[in-house]
Amino acid sequence: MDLDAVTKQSALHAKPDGLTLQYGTAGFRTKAEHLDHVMFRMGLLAVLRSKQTKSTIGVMVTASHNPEEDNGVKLVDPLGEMLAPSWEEHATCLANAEEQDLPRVLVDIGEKAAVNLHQDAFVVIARDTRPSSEKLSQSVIDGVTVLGGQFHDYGLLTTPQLHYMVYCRNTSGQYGKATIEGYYQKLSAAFVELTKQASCSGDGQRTLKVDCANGIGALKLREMKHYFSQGLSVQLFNDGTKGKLNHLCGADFVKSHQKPPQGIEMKSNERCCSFDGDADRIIYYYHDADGQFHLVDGDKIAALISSFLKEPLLEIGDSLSLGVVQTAYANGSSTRYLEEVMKVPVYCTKTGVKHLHHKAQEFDIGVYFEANGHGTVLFSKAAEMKIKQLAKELEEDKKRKAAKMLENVIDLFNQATGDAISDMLVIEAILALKGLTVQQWDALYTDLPNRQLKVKVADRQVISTTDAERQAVKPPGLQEAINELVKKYRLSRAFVRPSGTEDIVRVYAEADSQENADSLAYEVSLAVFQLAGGIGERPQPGF
Ligand code: NG1
Ligand code: ZN
Repeated sequence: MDLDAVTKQSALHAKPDGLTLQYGTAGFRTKAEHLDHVMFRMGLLAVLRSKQTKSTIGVMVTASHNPEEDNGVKLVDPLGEMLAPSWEEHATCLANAEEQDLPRVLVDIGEKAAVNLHQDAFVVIARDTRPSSEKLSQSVIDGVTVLGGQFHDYGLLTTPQLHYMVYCRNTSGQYGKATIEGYYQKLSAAFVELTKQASCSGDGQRTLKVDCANGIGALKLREMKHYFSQGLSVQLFNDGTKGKLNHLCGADFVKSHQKPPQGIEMKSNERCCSFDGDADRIIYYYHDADGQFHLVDGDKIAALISSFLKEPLLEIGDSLSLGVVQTAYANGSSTRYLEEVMKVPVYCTKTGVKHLHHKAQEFDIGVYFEANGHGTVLFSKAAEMKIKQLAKELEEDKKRKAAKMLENVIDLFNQATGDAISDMLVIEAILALKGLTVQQWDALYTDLPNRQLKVKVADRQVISTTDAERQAVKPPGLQEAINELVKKYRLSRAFVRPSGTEDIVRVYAEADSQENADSLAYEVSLAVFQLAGGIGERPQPGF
């Protein structure tokens, strides 16, 4: 390592005094103007990680669903996964080192992680459409090059597309071609193949309105839609030509406000969906004939997909295990439906896709979705091989068809991470194959009314949780207070946890009516405010 060169270059990306940031569930996230040094340093770190794993590492510049003025950065590990936890710590140390300590911290990480510095390094970089992203990704490149790493800059990509590129490159192209055309072709071919078996079910079924959150999803979907136009026509809204990124639109807005985004024309019973700012989340919704808004969230996506998969799995007669992974935010009705009606095992993990992804890998087929619409289905290598073999070998027509269908499903899901485009195509294929309308899909079960709130506290780390974040162990008395409040309502549940991406505490409550969910959420917020050091204005009732 040429530490002198690092010091010199670093001075051009100097860290503001006193600023400390943490590598959270989605990497670093804050106002874009505070991130230049972090970007440079993540370029350095990506080189070390690449040398250590002898693989290509990804760096994505995005702040997902957060406001346009924010930005962020995260590293992507060799198989498209999130960065390993021990390296998250290295990332935090490196980002917070004062200028003069930077060389020492870098050497420390190299030693602790036993990095062979003579190994070559290769880093792939991509960014979302934020005005700040281009300059910030140049700072990443500066960090990579000063440590002698090689790189490829993909320019504008959705987050899942970068995960896909990393995965392709580290599996010698076996998973797919590491180009944007490779991505379009792989997914579209699987979609077209899968939907061939659908009986034509009228125009209404095959048109979809997509709110692109004024983000990167619009650019990529516009390029891609020609590849699958025989099977589906998508109409893009909030495509970035006018509005601001994530402002009053996008998956996060729709899910948290439980109302349609601005800038989309919804007719009754029309199927619509929203991506978030970097296109790794998708949420569906519609207006019924009475003008009432209905949200079809990540939980219902998981329910649709698992019930779809059960049939061909039964047909091929091979006992591949199927499991669904959720977080505490999953609607209680969805968990009940999956366990009691679908009879599939359901597991709850901590928030953040890395936890869900990890758990899902324990099954032959692991379906994981966060309620906010981030998720995918993972097939184990063994399951994939088995299915591909059956698709070739099986004599009986019906069985072979079922295996072929599963084969297409494997190709259609982005196996590297949750992906709004890939999930959208899977959902559209299932609806077409089953001849289901969005209302019929929505009717699988009825969501329990729920409410999510944020509370500002002086230090959110005073709250610590256990049992997949469903119980607070600290501060003393908080869980007892929540338990008492929950008892007041029917079908109720509530929990609190410190956010991993924002400086706030999140409160979640559900109950038998919206009114009760709202007042339970309010009362729990007040308990958090009082027992966990609330700051600013006290939580107010009403929404
Ligand atoms: P935090 O801020 O830790 O709640 C949010 C989402 C996560 C995940 C991450 C990363 C909720 C309640 N939380 O995390 O599910 O998507 O952002 O983007 O939706
Ligand atoms: Zn996102």
